[in-house]
Amino acid sequence: MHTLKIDYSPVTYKFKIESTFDYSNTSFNDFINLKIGKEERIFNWTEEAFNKYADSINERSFKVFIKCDEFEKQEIIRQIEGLQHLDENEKIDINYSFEVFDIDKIYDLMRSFESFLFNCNDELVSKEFEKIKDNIIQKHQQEVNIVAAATMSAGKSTLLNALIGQSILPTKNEATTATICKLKINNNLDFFKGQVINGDSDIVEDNIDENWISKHNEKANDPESKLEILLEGPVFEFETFGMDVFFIDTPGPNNSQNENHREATYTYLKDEKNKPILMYILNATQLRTNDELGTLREISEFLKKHKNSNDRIIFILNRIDDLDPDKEPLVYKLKKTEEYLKENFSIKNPKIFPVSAEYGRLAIKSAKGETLSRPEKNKLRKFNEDFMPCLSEGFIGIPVFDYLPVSENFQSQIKDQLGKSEELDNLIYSGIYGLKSYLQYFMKHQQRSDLYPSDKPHIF
Ligand SMILES: Nc1nc2c(ncn2[C@@H]2O[C@H](COP(=O)(O)OP(=O)(O)O)[C@@H](O)[C@H]2O)c(=O)[nH]1
Ligand SMILES: [Mg+2]
Repeated sequence: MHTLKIDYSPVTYKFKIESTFDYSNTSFNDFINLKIGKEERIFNWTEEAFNKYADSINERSFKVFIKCDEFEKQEIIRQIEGLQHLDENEKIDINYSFEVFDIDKIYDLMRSFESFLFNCNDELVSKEFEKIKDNIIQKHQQEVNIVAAATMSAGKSTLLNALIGQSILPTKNEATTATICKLKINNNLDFFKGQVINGDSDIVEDNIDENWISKHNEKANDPESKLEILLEGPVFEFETFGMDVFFIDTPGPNNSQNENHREATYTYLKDEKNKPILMYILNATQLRTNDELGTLREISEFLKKHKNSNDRIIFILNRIDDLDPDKEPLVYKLKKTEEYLKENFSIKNPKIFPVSAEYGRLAIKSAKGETLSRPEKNKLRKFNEDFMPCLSEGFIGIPVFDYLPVSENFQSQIKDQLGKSEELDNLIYSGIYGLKSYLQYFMKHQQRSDLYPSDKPHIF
């Protein structure tokens, strides 16, 4: 059996390929007839490369050995699983093994090296260091922005409340979110504090709640308004990995009362410096709305130009609790959503996370031991009954974790958490746990590397 060996650097995206199949006199690219871009992340080309390699060596099974980062490993395993599940004559059986970089070690090393440089008294070193010092300082000031974007009432604010673990952003059917609300994670604080920014005056207040935000939102409806609400506080079970992390609630792009707001989603999308994680929220019960066309077209254009971004722009299929499991099973709805994005916007292989933001919000509230109102309790009980299996009735439940756009390996890590407590089970079934795990995983393995673009190796 032939072996394909790929040595890839998650930092520079450079790679070396060797194969036991002798294709001497040509390059690997020519041999398999595929152009692999130099600046592309490995999983942008592996699936096609595996297919073409199988065709070129005329065998449907081979081994691969890949050196890469854990995040990339999971993505590639997912592709390999896909190839193994194809129809009989198309399927490719890949026997895989990986060698994974310890990304934490790399960052620890980089940090100690940087601190050595900052404190070094040697004249020669200091002189050289001056040239790149500003660059390093600037990189440490970059923000991780996790942006919720969608048309109005898709559930942006509810989703963020669920992720944050605090019902702080106002959620209603009206256009309540009229301004941008930035929420900075600060796990050293006990409560959220807030600030309204309008260019010249700042207000700082403690004990911020939904009413406080609603009040300032009303003012922000003024078409000339450039108000921004800034909140800072602790976020339940969410690591920042030493970065400045913000959750951002944008007004729906169809909120045309204010042109500044319309631009907000696009501005974040195109922020090449900070490279945000954009969650585009789709309402599962209402896929075709005209409001959506503009933003989704922008996202589609962006993805065509930035292939490396297809895992930082993710789709959330919200309100899955509103689907009728007999008429529209989740697996079917996810297929439809994928087709919808492909046919109307040419968005291929989107990562779609099914969630019920409202279920997640209530699940977290109960997990934190907070008091639920009577209607909230009833709602949570109903969600629980609708999603969890009931063996005596032959009901298998809605195994949301089985449909997460991650490898089977990642899925089973989530499944392993089931049964520990009812609160955690609720969170897992709501889809919020899977989404949160993905965000954390992405931040840990990918975001940090992206914030250090390819000039990083020059430091070393
Ligand atoms: N049933 C259900 N309702 C939801 C869900 N997510 C949001 N909602 C409701 O939808 C309405 C609009 O949600 P909101 O978060 O304010 O939407 P936004 O305009 O996108 O910020 C609110 O009444 C929410 O309670 C969900 O997953 N399931
Ligand atoms: Mg909102």
